[in-house]
Amino acid sequence: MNPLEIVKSPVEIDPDNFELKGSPVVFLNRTLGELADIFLDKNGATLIPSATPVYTVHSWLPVREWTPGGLFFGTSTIMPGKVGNEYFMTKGHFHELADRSEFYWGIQGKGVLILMDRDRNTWGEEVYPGSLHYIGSEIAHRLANTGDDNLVVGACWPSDSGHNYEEIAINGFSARLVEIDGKPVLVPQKNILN
Ligand code: S6P
Ligand code: ZN
Repeated sequence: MNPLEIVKSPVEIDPDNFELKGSPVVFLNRTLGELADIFLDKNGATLIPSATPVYTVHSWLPVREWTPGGLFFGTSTIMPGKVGNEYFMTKGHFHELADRSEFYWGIQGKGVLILMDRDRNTWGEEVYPGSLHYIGSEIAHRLANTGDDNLVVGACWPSDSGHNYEEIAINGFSARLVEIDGKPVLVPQKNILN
């Protein structure tokens, strides 16, 4: 950059679909085939084509991962849909440096941000355009789309957070977000596991 020059930022949010445009942007597409294990209804998952996209993530990583003091930015789009009666959702994670926090904010659609603390207490926050969510230290987080349109959520997190997916892959969240009588309900895992 030259002194006194006014330039455009290298990355912007596409106002039409809220994807990130520019460089460098990392794109991730999570299909049902690779996520089938996270849903309770394994048989229900086989009824949906494995190439079906469940969510996409566009991330701008302006610094190397693990850089202290930096920030990352992303937009996640969770598609509408259910496996059995469980809403399409993200894998969910704690941060690898588990005290690192994060902001989420609702941009489009509707859903629930599912949160779980280290004592395995799980609760949710409603996500809608304009909703703002502070995900504190040591809190696992997962997004579920409860609407008929794409759920788009912005996120900003420290560049030295990392992601701990393993713990959720092994133990899951202590509750699942399912549709009961047309409404999203958090149901304790032990009550719906046979
Ligand atoms: C990163 C942030 C989001 C998620 C994204 C996908 O810390 O929380 O960008 O990565 O929503 O979820 P997941 O659980 O598959 O990373
Ligand atoms: Zn995160």
